[in-house]
Amino acid sequence: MSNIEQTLSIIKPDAVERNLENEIKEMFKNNGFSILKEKKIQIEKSEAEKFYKVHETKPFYNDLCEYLSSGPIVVMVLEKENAVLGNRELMGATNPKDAEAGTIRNKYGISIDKNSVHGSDSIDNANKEIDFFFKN
Ligand code: IDP
Ligand code: MG
Repeated sequence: MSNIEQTLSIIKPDAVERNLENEIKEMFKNNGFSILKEKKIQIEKSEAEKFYKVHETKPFYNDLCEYLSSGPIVVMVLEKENAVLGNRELMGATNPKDAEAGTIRNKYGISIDKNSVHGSDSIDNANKEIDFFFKN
């Protein structure tokens, strides 16, 4: 049975700054993802704080929100069969040092905080995150 899902992807400031937007989008397309929606924006720190609210108790929360709002990002809705897990696999581990060869974070990530991409971690969060950026 088919299980088409949508997930939210963000190309983070470190990758946009290095002009990796097109290369990363090619990786999504080459792995069967359709990019249904996309926009390049810069968000306020207060919006980053809302987006990353699940991490508000973590020691890195403030730096993370500063960082996500520090420059342009590209937010996208990706679609494919089992897109949520598929995108997590294509991204690789949170720390680029642990990310498998061929994953986006292995290829492009600089460090655990500058790891080039965000991807939703569950269907529920995918729906919430898509609404966060694309609900009118
Ligand atoms: P994920 O992006 O792989 O889902 P999460 O645990 O949800 O990873 O963390 C969100 C983001 O917070 C990560 O992508 C990374 O940029 C940052 N982060 C996670 N853990 C650390 C840490 O230990 N130090 C600094 N930044 C971190
Ligand atoms: Mg996460």
